[in-house]
Amino acid sequence: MPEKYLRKYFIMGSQDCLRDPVTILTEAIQGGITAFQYREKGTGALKGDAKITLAKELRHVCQQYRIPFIINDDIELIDRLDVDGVHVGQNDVSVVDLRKAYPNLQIGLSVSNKQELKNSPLHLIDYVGAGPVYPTNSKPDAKKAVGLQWISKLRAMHPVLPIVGIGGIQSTNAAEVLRVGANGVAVISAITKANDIESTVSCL
Ligand code: TZP
Ligand code: MG
Repeated sequence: MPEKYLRKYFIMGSQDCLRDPVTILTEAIQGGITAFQYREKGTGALKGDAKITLAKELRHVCQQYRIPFIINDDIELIDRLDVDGVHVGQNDVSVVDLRKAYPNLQIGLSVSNKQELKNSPLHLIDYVGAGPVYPTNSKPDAKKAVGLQWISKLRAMHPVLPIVGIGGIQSTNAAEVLRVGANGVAVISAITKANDIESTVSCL
């Protein structure tokens, strides 16, 4: 998959939504998102059949509009849905095992600092999620914000690595994240909390 799909990367689970997640995803797609990650996680997250039912609905919407559908760190959902990719953190299932089990999926890995970068098998993954660039309210256990500096450092060390910036990104600061070297921006609340999702996405 060409890395253009990272440009406007929407992440969401039901816990992030004050309205129907299927409606929110549909509006985001109409606004121009280029990828979707289903991340059902944290306080209020669905479990069991309810999670699988919503995942299938969101997957179906992405299929209709040909938007890549990525699962956050949930092997059960990877195996039950026809997904395009999986995103994991440093303490989730190992990328080596994932790549063995899923040779054809897009694999994304979160990388927040030099130590994590050192421990990351970059040759096995398709992109890195770099952040949190700015403080975020969407992930209670998020690390300290690493700023634009981390993106520009990563870019300097890895000139062709696909990088998506994440954490506190809004339509007002997305451009600077791209300017320092990210291929795209990943957002939760900028979209889920937008009054006008379509125009917000078009400004990202
Ligand atoms: N990983 C690092 S920050 C973050 C995740 C999942 C949350 C991003 O949410 P928001 O609302 O775009 O700051
Ligand atoms: Mg994780």
